[in-house]
Parts: sequence; structure tokens; C-alpha cells
Amino acid sequence: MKVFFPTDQHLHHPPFEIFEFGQHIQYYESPNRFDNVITAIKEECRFELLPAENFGIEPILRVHSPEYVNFLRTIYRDWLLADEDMPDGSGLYPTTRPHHIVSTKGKGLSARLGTYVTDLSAPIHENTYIAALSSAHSALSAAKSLTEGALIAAAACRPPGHHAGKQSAAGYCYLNNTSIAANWLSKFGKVAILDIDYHAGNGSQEIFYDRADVLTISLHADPSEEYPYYQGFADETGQGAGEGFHHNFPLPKGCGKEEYLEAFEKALELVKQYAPAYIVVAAGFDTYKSDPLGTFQLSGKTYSTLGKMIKELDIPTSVNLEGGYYIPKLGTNFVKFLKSWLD
Ligand code: SP5
Ligand code: ZN
Repeated sequence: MKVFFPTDQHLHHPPFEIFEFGQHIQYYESPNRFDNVITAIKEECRFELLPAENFGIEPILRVHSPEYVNFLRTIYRDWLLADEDMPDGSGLYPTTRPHHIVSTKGKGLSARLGTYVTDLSAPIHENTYIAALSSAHSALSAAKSLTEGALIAAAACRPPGHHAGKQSAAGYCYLNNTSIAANWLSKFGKVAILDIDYHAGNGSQEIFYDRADVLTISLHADPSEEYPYYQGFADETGQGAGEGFHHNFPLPKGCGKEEYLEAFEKALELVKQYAPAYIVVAAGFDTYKSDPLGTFQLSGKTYSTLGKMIKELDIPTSVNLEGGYYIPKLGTNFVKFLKSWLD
């Protein structure tokens, strides 16, 4: 099995995020996550670890607006050039967030930050854009393997992507790796995105909400209680041509294996009915029992079960790493999931 990795992920390493009550805490989405994953991948000789191929900017611009991509590329440099204040190594956090109304008058740096960054867990640093690009390219590389005949391929994406919208960074995400890969694959046939991260895949939901050629399904903690709070409810089912092609499975805090598998079976039934040519999994492991950001109670064994159940559909599948913050077990959980296709 080919597992692609983003060559520039290490360039993005924010020192902190701003948590509830304004606490500055260590950035959960750290390069240590990636190191743990790569170590685990290297221990299994049936994985072939490969650097991401460069697909250029075009497949990214088919998902994200040019203004937003340009913002990611330039804001840090422009901030420095403008000689604006920034404590050493802090990175850029928005101080305003215009909801719905985005003024066409405000072209200043703070206006740009507030326009495109939705929350305080997606700071922009000097090389954030470069790291995010390489993460997207790793997802594209895995997708490409499927068109070359692979039944399974994976990408150790970092930074993750599923909270990034057409023009918004949020929740550790800048470019929506999974959506970029799914959109690229959609040229070759119908695609289903299956999002099993603890948090709702709101970015992917937004991106494909009015499309019938990419089915989006997300299983996650009920957004009434958990990030991203405003999206991921069961009655959000798509619109226009996309009506009926989005499904959310909000699950209660503390959800265990039984209840999770029940929802997962329903989700797979929907995938089966849709009969896609490809599946793209947004694979977050923050559903793990020890995850510091999650409350679900899944064990490593459950990830093998989930992998096997997807494998049984016999549809070419690419797996992109999303969240997962209990670092000591992140790599083994990812590997347990992937090994389902090898056994
Ligand atoms: C890709 C991904 O998994 N992003 C997750 C972003 C979560 N952002 C933090 C939200 C605040 C969570 N509050 C949890 C309180 C734990 N005591
Ligand atoms: Zn998550």
C-alpha cells in the first residue's frame, strides 16, 4: 500500500492556540503527530512510504477561491512588510470575524485575517501556506493511485483539512485536503467522502453541499455540544442538485463502540446505495478513548473493524489523515485502520 506524506509539513508549527476562556495552550496539531504516524508506518513493511507528488495549484483552485488562496500565501509577508506588531513567533490570529457581511471596503490586514480565518485554532505563520499545500498534494497523490488501479492508498496529511471551507481556515485546517482529492477524483466518476473525525466535516459539507456527484457523509460528536458548533446537524441534507447527497450522524458525547458502529453501518449503507467509483475517507482518530479533545470511547481494535467494513464494499478508497491528538497512539491507530486492507 502506498502511503504519501507531505514533505513540508514541519514548516507549520504554531506554538499555541487560544482555547476556551482565552487560555493559551500548546498547539495540539503539532509536528509530533506526524512523527508518530511516520514511525508507525515505517514499522510495517507492506507500506510504501512516498513523498507527495506536486500537482500544482490548479486542483486547489477548483475547491478554494483564488482570493482565499492568495490570502493564505501573502498575509504573513504583508503583515511583516507593513511593520505591524507581532510578538516573536506568535503568528497571526484574527481579532475580528465578520459574520455574513463581508465589507468590500475593508482591505486592511486585520480585515483580511478576520474575513478568512474563522476561529482561534488556525493561526497563520510564515510557512503555513507551504505546509498546507504539501498536505493537499499528499491527498491528491493518494487519490491518483486509485485512478492507476490501486484499491487502497493513504496520505499522512498534516495540517488536516476537513474544517477548511471554500474560503475559510478553521480548526487547524487551511486547505481541505479531502475535498481537493475528492473533487479531483470526481472527473473520473462519482465519489463518496466518509468523514470519521470526531468533529463534523463542515468544510467538506460546505464545499459539496449543492453537488450530487460527490456524496458527503460525516459521523461526529453532536455539534450542539462540540466544535464546530454551527454545523453538522442531522437535518442538513444538501441543497439544490445536492439535496439528499449530504448526511450527518451527530452522536452523543461519550459515544462508545456499539452506538458508533450502528451509525457507521447506516453510513456505509448510504455509500453502497450511491455506488461511487471512489471513496475518500477523512480519517480522524480523535474518536479514540484517550483523546484530549474528544469524548468518544473507541479503541484501536475498532479502527480495524471500521477499515474492514469499508474494505468489504470493494470500492477503491483513499484515506487522508485528519485529527487525532492522543499522540502516543495516533500512528498505531492509523496503521490499524489501514492494515484492514492488507489482511
Ligand atoms: C481537524 C480537527 O480535529 N480539528 C479540531 C479543532 C478543534 N478546535 C478546538 C475546539 C475547542 C474544544 N474544546 C474542548 C474542551 C476539552 N476540555
Ligand atoms: Zn477532529
